[in-house]
Amino acid sequence: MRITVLFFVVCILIGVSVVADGVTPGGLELIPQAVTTTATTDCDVTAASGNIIAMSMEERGDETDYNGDGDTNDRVLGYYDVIRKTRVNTGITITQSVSIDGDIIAFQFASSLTIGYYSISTQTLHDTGITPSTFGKGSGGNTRVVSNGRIAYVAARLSGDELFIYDTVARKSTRTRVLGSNPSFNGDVIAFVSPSGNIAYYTVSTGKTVDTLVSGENPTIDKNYIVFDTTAGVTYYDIAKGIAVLTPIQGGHSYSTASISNGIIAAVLSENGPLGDLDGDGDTADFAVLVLYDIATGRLISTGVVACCGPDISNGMIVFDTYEGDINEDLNGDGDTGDCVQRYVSIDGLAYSYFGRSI
Ligand SMILES: [Ca+2]
Ligand SMILES: [Ca+2]
Ligand SMILES: [Ca+2]
Ligand SMILES: [Ca+2]
Repeated sequence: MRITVLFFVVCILIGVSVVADGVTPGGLELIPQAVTTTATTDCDVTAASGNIIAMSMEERGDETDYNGDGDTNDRVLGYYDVIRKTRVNTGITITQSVSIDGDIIAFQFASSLTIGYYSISTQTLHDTGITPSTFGKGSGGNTRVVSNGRIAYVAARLSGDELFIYDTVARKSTRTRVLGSNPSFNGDVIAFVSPSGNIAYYTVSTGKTVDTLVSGENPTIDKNYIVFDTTAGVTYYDIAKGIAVLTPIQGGHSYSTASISNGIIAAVLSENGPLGDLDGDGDTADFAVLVLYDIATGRLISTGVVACCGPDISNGMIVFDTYEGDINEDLNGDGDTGDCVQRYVSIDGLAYSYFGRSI
């Protein structure tokens, strides 16, 4: 308890110093509009790597039988190339959660609930035969459980849920003997939630676990930073410095978790919060808007794009869902405005000076 109080005192002190410097949160700015992939994911998990977006396509929303079994009740693995503007339907029936890193997309088969993975370059499929107790981050989260051909997952043991690592090259699993949940894998490190509810991280090569002593949920790790939710708002942990910092991204909503890549945090923020109008249309009635926070500069940037869930950021690409009804547009072209449609914004190659329009 004392540690939690100390954490928020530290956050408040940091917040005061940032405002005194005039860095944030006064400079909300807009970046280019989103592009749709024309597939619905029903406000669920999507993930990006390089130029590829992996998604769990929802047949019901698109009114399309993607796996050819005669109904429209399934979720099917697809991926979208943002350079070629092409979408591939693998025909593989999966659950809601996907994760991608490089050539490998990991998922759960809908029938067996075992973990499977798909190689984009060889278009081959493998069933690990492993049934995890949970996989990915579940509804509304972003996923980052694949890293360099390894997949982090949680399986039940007598002592509780334990972290495991599956190697897609050796095709075998390794126990970590670390209890935890909600893993996120990047490079050599897995961030997770400890049994006591703290954000922690495990370094694979050394077998060492560090408890940050900060209570939180839904961690996502990228290099030196772990971003996660606390009751106060989106927070990041700086591994090198060993400190947690509360960002100005506060007042989000329960369907969204934050993501991070190269020191840029992406999150979905409600206009109900202290920053008010985020898409520049003059009202505070929009459900939620995609925002970016740059840790290095302390700048908070609004994309101006209405989103409902996600997002996942990977280098210069941010993927998320937009509910058609929130913007009154038929994004997937099926004649209704009742779908959650996968979209993305690319900020790759854009200098920060480009984001010049204040709202
Ligand atoms: Ca529809
Ligand atoms: Ca079907
Ligand atoms: Ca607005
Ligand atoms: Ca529609």
